[in-house]
Amino acid sequence: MAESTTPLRDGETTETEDVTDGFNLVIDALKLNEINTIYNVPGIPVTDLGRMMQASGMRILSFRHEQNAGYAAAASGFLTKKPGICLTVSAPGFLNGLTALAHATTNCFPMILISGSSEREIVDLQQGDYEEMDQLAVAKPLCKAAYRVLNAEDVGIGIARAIRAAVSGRPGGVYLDLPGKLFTQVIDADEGAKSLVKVIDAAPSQIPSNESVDRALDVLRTAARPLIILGKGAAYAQADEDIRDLVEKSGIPYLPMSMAKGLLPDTHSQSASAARSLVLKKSDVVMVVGARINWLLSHGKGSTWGDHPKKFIQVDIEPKEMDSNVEIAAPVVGDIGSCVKSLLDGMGEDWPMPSSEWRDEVRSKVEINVARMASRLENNSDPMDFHGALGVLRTVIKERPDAILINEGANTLDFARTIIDMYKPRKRIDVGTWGVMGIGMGSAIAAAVETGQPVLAIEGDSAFGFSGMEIETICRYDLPICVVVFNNSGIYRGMDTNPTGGADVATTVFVKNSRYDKMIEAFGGVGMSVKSPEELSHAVNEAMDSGKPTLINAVIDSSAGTESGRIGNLNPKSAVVGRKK
Ligand code: ADP
Ligand code: TZD
Ligand code: MG
Repeated sequence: MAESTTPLRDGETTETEDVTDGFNLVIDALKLNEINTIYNVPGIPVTDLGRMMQASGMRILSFRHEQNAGYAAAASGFLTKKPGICLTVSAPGFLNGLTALAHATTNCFPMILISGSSEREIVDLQQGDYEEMDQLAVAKPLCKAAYRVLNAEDVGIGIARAIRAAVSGRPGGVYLDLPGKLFTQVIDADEGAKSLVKVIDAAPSQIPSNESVDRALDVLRTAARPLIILGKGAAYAQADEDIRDLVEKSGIPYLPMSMAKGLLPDTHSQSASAARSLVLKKSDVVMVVGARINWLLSHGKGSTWGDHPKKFIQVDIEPKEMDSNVEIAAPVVGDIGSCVKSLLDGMGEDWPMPSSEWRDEVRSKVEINVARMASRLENNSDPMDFHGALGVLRTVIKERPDAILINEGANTLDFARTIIDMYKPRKRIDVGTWGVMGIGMGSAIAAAVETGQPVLAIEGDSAFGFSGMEIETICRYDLPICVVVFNNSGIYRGMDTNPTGGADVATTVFVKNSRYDKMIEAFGGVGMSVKSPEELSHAVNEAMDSGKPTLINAVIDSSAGTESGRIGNLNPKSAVVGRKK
């Protein structure tokens, strides 16, 4: 209702007319559903929508590129369990946001991409409208659900459907198409108010059947060498205490996937992170909670898993996930909160611990590997290698466990994931299931905005480049984000040469001696360049204490990395030796 809930645009008054319009209905529908933060890039036909959202008290953050606004929305979905909203203009803005929508869907994060679009009559006859595109058709295969609202009285239903689709069942990305004409459609204010829908119980609990829980516990009871794997679905579920109880009560060693790190502190005595190879190979029963057995777990087969026969128990909200790669002996379908509760109930008070032989074997492997790593983390080489630099950042997080860690790159990602311990749930956001370069600044902004906590973004120099312009956004909103660019002058390494000896440098290298820190200074942020672990530690602590937008150019030995980081085995190489021109 124009008069009461949403201020009007400058110069407009409708005090005497009891009407509302598409603009106001979109805002009222979002607010009714407690959605108050929007990540956007303005332009036709949504410029005024953004202005009016801001005037209505919503927080609307403008980005420099829709992809980054989209990654912010995806990260916000993961952190809050509510759909993160990205708002864009038509065709090119929509397409820029679409990568992030697909990323959200792939990662099971709830997100809604709302895009303005051109007029249906012109688009459907392909008559060449401004930014013409059949956006709904393009979006459909890349997200969980896609809707278009043509009439103002359907705005409430459209937004309700989008919210429910994003968060219920397996969460994911939803597209909502709002043609320009919708915004100016005027309807009676009372009718408008009545048309709004407050979504009740958007993500209803899904209770697992008793049979499935009993079956899972029967399988678990037979285990000689059990293992629990926790995935980012377990982090998303916000069932932190019950998950910790399940792990501790069962006494089973557990392995967190990268974004599940911190569900229990990585220093927990049952953590098998540092004995990953051993537990995957030798375990005989594996209970997977909120993780897919996809490429990140070598599809549950092959040399990674060794030749010990295995039985899998899988806890997931998506029934179709079961048996996707290997046979699941005990599928437990339901939401993780309910499933873990039922498992705990079923375990009773005297659940037998796994044999001390198995626990000790895992524990001693962990201790050996942690000790082996420790000396490497203390090296003070100048320029730094990955271990020296990450050794100090590991301490930063240990001392500031509430800070949120954003992490992307190849070596920069793979080393940081194993080296930096996390202590609390949902404190690590990274490249996700696709290994996307570019999630960095959008995720950092969402983390700061949604949680109010300080953010440390550890970025490969290539990775940073995909969203680097958003440091202006970080400065504009004065967010407590410290970006550390691991500057090894390139992708994987900065040493490659052009095989022809020609003038162009190799395909994987960047300008040598770049000073990324200068970039943030252009926008009033703090820039620092460091070469040694000691300097890095000093700079990061200063940034985290000050809460000021900061970019630290961390010079890393350009020969320290390896091709594709830890996944070089997935990189196809030509069998033909030497290529003639
Ligand atoms: P990771 O990358 O950490 O291994 P994945 O993204 O592969 O994790 O898997 C996450 C899984 O969690 C998905 O299969 C998804 O269906 C599931 N999931 C997400 N939220 C919930 C929830 N609330 N309850 C149960 N399962 C969930
Ligand atoms: N484009 C996108 C969107 N995602 C990708 N994953 C890639 C390209 C390919 N790619 C990787 O998989 S890692 C990477 C690219 C370009 C950059 C690695 O370089 P970096 O990290 O500087 O970020 P390191 O520390 O030098 O290895
Ligand atoms: Mg690099």
